[in-house]
Amino acid sequence: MTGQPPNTNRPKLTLHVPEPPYRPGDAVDYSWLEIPAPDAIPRPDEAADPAAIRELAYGLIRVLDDEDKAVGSWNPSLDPDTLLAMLRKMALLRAFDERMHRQQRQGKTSFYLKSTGEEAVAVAQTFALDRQDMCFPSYRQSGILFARDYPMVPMINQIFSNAADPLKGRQLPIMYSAKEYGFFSISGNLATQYPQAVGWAMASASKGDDRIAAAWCGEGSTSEGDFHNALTFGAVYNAPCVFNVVNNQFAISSFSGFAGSERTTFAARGIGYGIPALRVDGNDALAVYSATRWAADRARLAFDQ
Ligand SMILES: Cc1ncc(C[n+]2csc(CCOP(=O)(O)OP(=O)(O)O)c2C)c(N)n1
Repeated sequence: MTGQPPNTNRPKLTLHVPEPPYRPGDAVDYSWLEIPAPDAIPRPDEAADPAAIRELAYGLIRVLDDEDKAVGSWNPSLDPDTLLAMLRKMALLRAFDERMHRQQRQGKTSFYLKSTGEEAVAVAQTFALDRQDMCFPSYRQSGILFARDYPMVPMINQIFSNAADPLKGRQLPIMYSAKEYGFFSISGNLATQYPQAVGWAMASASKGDDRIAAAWCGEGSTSEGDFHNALTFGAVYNAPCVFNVVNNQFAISSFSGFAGSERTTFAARGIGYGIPALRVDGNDALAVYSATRWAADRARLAFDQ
């Protein structure tokens, strides 16, 4: 026989099952969250070695300080017209969500999903990308369509699956598709857009094109195999793709702990693959814009490694 002799004093194992700190209706307390100062980790060069900028996956990129002033090296210094245009799109998306959600609650359409509190993610990121870049969204980034001036009427037709629905009633409400707007068809199967984005980005690179891809998913979706397959392919082939994980703390009724938030940040997923990773305050449109520009510019750099 090989190995250690039986030890009768070994401790009994226990299985850890994450417990959400708050249930619906509880008073929430996020005072334990460490929120670093806006420029705690200054903006590095886009060509930085991923190993040299690991801390950015654990910090929090902010531009707006506690007095709502834009400060620090991540400040994208946008002109007033761009700032106003971004704000207008975010406000429009919130109003659209409110109106459509009410229609769903009135039983006039079967399904609706809002982007409340996440408006800055899709809108500011789309402003930071080039118009020709291809977006692979989840169901919470309809802000991409707003930012790219997609008209609201076909969106509403799609939600009601009426005769003018561009998708002819073949998709669940809000699972839009708009190829001319660089908006890949939304899929109800979580995280499938990740490998699709990487495949698209690999094709773009292999054809010598100049367009990059961007993909979004929720933090719960990072536990899907597709997420990890995509990151492996993306890292191996240096696919020009920006991966975004939007952590709103809950995956429907499962809290983020079930997807691993008790162990590390979701941005830190990138580190294991050698992908440079940034953790960003998703409520800070300027931080989101700036981080996206950094990532997109990096994706456009041809790394010969
Ligand atoms: C492959 C797959 N498994 C399960 C579901 C059911 N489902 C729909 S949304 C959702 C939660 C997703 O949470 P998250 O990725 O955090 O996104 P959020 O809705 O919070 O933005 C689940 C489990 C699904 N649509 N597809």
